[in-house]
Amino acid sequence: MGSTVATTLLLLLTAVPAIFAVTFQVGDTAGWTTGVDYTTWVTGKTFRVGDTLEFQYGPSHSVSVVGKAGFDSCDGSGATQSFSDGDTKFDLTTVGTIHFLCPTPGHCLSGMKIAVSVLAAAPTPSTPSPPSSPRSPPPSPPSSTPSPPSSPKSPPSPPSSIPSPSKPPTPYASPPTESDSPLTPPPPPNAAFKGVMSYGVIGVTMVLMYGAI
Ligand SMILES: [Cu+2]
Repeated sequence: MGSTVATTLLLLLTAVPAIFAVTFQVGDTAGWTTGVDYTTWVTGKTFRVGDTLEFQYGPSHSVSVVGKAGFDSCDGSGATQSFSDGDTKFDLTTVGTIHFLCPTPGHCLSGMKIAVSVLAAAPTPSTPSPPSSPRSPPPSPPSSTPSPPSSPKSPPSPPSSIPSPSKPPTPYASPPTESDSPLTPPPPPNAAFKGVMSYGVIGVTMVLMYGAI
């Protein structure tokens, strides 16, 4: 998982320069036509030098670049540029606000106008992003490697059952405690008996030997 995220980040980082020049489809799928709120369409979008605006429209429409005054009054008479090819790709080459409107009578008044604020090309996004890539790879490898070894280590647990044989020693320990007092006296008589018996045996054998002689 971590590796895929890292590779995705790297792909995004490397792709940033290529994606840097963006082509905006004005009005998205609706295109350049009446009934579209281009003020809403512009909202949230960042236009930079190097980007392109693409106007797609039918024969009843056109694209005119006008000043702010013409834009506000929907007057396209002072247009600096006009296009009617149906698929106009307008390259954003300068910083500032560019005003477009459709010169077809009534269209601008019905909302067919758009003001685009163009910002300077930002090479900065590519430089700050590199530092983020080295950070992400390190954390992921360590987390993945330690977990696998932990599972094989579990087998050692069986030895715990072996301790049972060591329990027998405890029963042996208890008998010795019984030889406390009364049993100690008997030994002397036994020894005396043995001594007497040995003497008796010796005496008998001597008698037998004398008898045999
Ligand atoms: Cu129009």
